[in-house]
Amino acid sequence: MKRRSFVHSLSLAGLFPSFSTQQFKTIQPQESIKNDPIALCTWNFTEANAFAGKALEEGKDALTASILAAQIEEENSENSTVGYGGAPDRNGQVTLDACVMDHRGNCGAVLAVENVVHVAALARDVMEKTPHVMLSGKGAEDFARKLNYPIQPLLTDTAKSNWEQWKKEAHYQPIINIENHDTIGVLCRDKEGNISGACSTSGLAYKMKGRIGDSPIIGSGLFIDNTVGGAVATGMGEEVVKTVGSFLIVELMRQGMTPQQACEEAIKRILEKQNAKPNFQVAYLALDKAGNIGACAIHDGFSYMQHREGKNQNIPVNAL
Ligand code: SD4
Repeated sequence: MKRRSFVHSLSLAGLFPSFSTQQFKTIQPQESIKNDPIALCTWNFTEANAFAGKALEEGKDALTASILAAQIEEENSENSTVGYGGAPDRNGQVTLDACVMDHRGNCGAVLAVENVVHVAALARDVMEKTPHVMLSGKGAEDFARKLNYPIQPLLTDTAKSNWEQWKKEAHYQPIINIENHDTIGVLCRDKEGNISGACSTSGLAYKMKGRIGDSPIIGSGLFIDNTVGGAVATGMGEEVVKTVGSFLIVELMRQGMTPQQACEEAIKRILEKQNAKPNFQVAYLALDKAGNIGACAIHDGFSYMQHREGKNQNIPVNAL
């Protein structure tokens, strides 16, 4: 069978995605690129995104700006899903996950790290100072000690008392509902037109010890291909991992979809496997090389921050 009729028959059989082969296009990396700096992040992290946006305007590279944004939320004790003040696992230990990816396709990640606040920066150090991509647990903490990262407890009094309350009633179910998450995923495009990103989280509140979600998994919580664009995820990590969501979005953009179409398709892939509208949330945010932005979520309530041309604004996202 010739390739075209083979693809056509797959398409008819519902085995091929619902876009035609005509939409596949060769990416021209220099095509219509305006290099105005862009900072985007999940949720309404106004200060974090403004910080990244200003750093880009001052000429910082996209990776540095992405990590600067993540750091603001890592230090924010009010954010119960990132860094210091993050909700602990069911045993009462706060463990953090993070990853970064740059415009050259380099990446680094740390998983289940205790006692270190700035895990996105630590992921960058894994990328730049080791021959590896991922470090986990004690190994990641030891690496941070070696690099003189401050070592400090991550469990705040508020997070501890919320956990103690949860233990009384929870029957050890992790909390995976629609509202209860605030992971920061950042995508930045710098003055050179290069795209990089970062993702940082404490994961699901009261997760099983050792549980890892999508956030530190390259391709799931974050993926960048500087010839195409980047994507980040927030929400129920297990569902993002099953569909390799951020990689999927970047590949769909490579094949001709806009960031908006690609985010919608990635959410559809999750919903296709559910019998009814699920009670968990997943949301995606994507940026392409030309500066187009897309976002989509399973439920209403998700929003993202956009810093562009000096303006930092929160943009609500409609559910699919
Ligand atoms: C996880 N995706 O660990 C993270 C949770 C999250 O906002 O996004 N919370 O599954």
